[in-house]
Amino acid sequence: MGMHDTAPVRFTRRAALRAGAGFGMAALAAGFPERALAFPSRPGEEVLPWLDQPPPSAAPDVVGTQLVWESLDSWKTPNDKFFTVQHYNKPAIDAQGWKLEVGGLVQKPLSLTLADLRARPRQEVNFTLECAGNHGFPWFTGGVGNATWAGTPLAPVLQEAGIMEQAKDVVFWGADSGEDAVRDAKVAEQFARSMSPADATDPNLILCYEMNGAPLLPLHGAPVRLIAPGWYGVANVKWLERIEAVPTRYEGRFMGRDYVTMRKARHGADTVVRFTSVGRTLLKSAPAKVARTGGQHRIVGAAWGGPVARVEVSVDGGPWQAATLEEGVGDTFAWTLWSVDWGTPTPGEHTVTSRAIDSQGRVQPAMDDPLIADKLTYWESNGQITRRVHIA
Ligand SMILES: Nc1nc2c(c(=O)[nH]1)N[C@H]1C(S)=C(S)[C@@H](COP(=O)(O)O)O[C@H]1N2
Ligand SMILES: [Mo]
Repeated sequence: MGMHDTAPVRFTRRAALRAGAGFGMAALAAGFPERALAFPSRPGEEVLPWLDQPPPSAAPDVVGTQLVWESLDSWKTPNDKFFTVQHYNKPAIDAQGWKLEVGGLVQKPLSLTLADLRARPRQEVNFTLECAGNHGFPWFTGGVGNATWAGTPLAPVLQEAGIMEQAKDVVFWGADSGEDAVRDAKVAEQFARSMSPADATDPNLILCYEMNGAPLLPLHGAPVRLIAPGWYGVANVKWLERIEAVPTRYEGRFMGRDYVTMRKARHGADTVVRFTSVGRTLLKSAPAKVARTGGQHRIVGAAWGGPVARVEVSVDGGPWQAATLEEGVGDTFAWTLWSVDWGTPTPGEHTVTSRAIDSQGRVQPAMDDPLIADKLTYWESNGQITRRVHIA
């Protein structure tokens, strides 16, 4: 694809493999500053497709859009390419009539309009949102994206409402609901997630109405969603309509039944199973693409989910070599894009594996690490990812 080509706006996998300067136009249309386009494509670069392409989504109603890794072409993910996950219906909310209720065990219940929220102090955060199910299935490998989210901080709102001392949990209710079977009862359950009062008043949390400079799109939770930097996707409740302080821990589907990780663990001589509700993100990285300019190859990827200090890459299971951190370095909640010069590999099939290392020296686990191998559920699949590529 030449520099003159302004490229299709719908970005198919095939288009991803031909990605050139044209994609930048789409990103500009999405409202990004030019700087965000500097990484990672280079003029004349050709992207090699991975041999191991994911099969079609097995749950297209739940997982809609996914990131096509080969198309990674900017630090911020364009809004129309950002993955979508919704477990129930997709509510279309009239922003005019919408109100956010803050109630339950609070001194002063609040009812806030979108205009009220917009009139409050604005706060932005660069945050890489990942579904905890990402890489849990062969067909689900693109459930991650990076955006600048804007809104108003939640903590002062909760402070104004005054959470009472007997409150043990703060529940965030979405407007969507669906019927679930629980044992022999059928219940219409609303999407909800909770956090302890301490976690809910973290100054980084925002009531978000903007994504990459544009009003939040309906599929991403318009008019307002919770953005909880450092937490897996599921905690970032879309179509928010009520925040409620409650006296006991909330154990609805997305806290207590679904998005629950089961891991085998040792307790003395016994093996036990530990159940944990999906919460904070885990350290992870992925190779995004192999690109060729002239005869020279370059491996490009992303690392996120913790304070990324280093990224290393292994080709064909060989020694780990350091990647160059390119963009997003030190941005606490956003991914870091990295690259490795691969020169002129021998023709044929190769594997590419990456691993992230955090500021405390913790390493993203290998697939055979007990942290991954002893996991009985697909949530929190942050094991090292290996991709296959054919070099001509
Ligand atoms: N109300 C509501 N909020 C929700 C969900 C949902 O189904 N309903 N899905 C959650 C999950 S599991 C993920 S991964 C993220 C996905 O956010 P996105 O669609 O904006 O990428 O939203 C979260 N918030
Ligand atoms: Mo998710």
